[in-house]
Order: sequence, then C-alpha cells, then structure tokens
Amino acid sequence: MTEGTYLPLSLTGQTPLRVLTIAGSDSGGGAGIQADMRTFALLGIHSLVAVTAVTVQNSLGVKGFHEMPLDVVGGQIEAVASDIGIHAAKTGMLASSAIIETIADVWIGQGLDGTVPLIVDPVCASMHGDPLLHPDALAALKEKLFPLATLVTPNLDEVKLLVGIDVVDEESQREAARALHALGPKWSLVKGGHLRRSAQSPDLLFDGTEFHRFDTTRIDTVHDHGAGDTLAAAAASALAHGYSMPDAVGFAKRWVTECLRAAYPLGQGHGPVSAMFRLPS
Ligand code: PXL
Repeated sequence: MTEGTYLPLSLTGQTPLRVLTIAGSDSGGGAGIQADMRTFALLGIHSLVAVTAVTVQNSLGVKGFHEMPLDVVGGQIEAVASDIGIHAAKTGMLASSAIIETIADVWIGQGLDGTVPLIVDPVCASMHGDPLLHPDALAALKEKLFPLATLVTPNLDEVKLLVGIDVVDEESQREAARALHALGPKWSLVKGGHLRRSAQSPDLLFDGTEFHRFDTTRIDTVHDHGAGDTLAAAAASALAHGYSMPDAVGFAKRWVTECLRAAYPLGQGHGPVSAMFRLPS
C-alpha cells in the first residue's frame, strides 16, 4: 500500500474514516475547503469542516475575505470532535491570530493534542500574492499552532516568512527543515515545488534526526491552484488510514503530482489541480 495513488474506499453503508479541515472557503472552488473535500472524498474519507473565513475570489485572484466569528470557528471543531470523532486534521487559511489562538485552545481543550494527527499547512497568501493571513498572525502560528502540529508543510515563500531562510539548494532546504522543526512540530516538510530551476520537485521531510527526500518530476502547468492544500489533505488522509509519516508524505506527493497532471483551465486566470483523475472515465 505504499506505492501508487490508491487508498481503500469504504464499503457502502459503512462509516468511513473522518478527517477535519480547518480552512477557508474558495468561491472559485479550486483551493481551500473545496479542494480538501475533493481529495478526502476520492480517498475514502468523510470530510469534517471548520470554516475559518469565506474568500471572495475567482481564477484571477482573491478580492477579499470575511472572517468567521471566533465562537463559530471553535464551535465547529468542538461539535464534530465531541460527537463524530476525528482520525486526522489539517489546517489551511487561518486569517488572524485570534482564529489561530482559538483553534489551539479548542484543540487542547478537546483532548486532541497528542491523540489526533494535525497537519498545519501555513497558508499565508494566494498564488497571486493576495494575503490570506494577517502579517501579525505569523507569531501566533509559530508559537501556538506549530507546537501542536504533527507535520508542518510550508512552501518556499512561507519558509522565508516563518524562519527567514531563502531556500536555493539542498543545503539551505535542510537548514530550513531544521529551523522549522525547532519551532515544535514532530515533523517538518520543506516543499521544493517553487524551486523553479530544478527539473525535479524535491520535498524534504525531517523528524529532528533523519531526513527523507521525495523527488517527483516537475509538472509544468500554470494551473496549480490548490496544490499545497491538496498535498496536505492527501497526507492527512493517509495518516487517518494508518500510514507512517514518511509513507503518508510519499503518498501525498504522488497524489498531488497526478492532480497537477489532471489540472484544467478555469476562467481567465489559473485553473485548479484536479483530484477527479481518480474518477472512472
Ligand atoms: O492554496 C492556498 C489557499 C488556501 N485556502 C484558500 C485559498 C488559497 C489560495 O488561494 O483561497 C481559501
């Protein structure tokens, strides 16, 4: 089960595994919660959702967003944790430090820390550079959420913002993985997808001792909206299915590569990656 892009779907009438996404809504349907739910569904996972913000966007960019009230953000997590049960979770767009602090408090308060794997994808901006996180919330992300994370999955722009390292080669990628790990997550993953000069798209995973490298051929497409969300959603799904972290990341990397291959144009700008490659044609 550690090769390919297959995870077992659940049988009809049988309750599937559940993964919670704590993230923003994308009105264009390409990234955020909408991307997460597609990947979850196609990996046999029942989606649980805590909406943090509603973005107003299309393929040309994010025009703005509306943050959910803090009691609604926290309430959604409490509601599903206390009744339905969560096998893994991931965070995406979190918008503000108050939302981040609320999530951290509820995560601990519900006894989820140390029992449910949590992937923190530190989303800071859209692919067009539109902000999705207030700059003053970086500190809360690092201080409140990273110590609760099983895995953090920044891209190279986020690495620069979080730990001030410009990743340009394998050595600086290792240095970044070490610096991120020092902030408290069990594992750090430095995604190399933005290393544009490389023909490969090397991701580096670190647990404080050992490095694991994941190489896949770079898929050259402008339609990569939602790629980071999809990688984190697939890794969370694989963790829910019981994969080890290196196997889950390897699986997620193969999954997002196929989603990039299947990406399609949408609107006048950048289209989304597509998990729908897994549907029978
Ligand atoms: O891909 C990062 C991301 C996450 N969540 C939302 C987004 C985006 C990128 O635009 O809009 C809601």
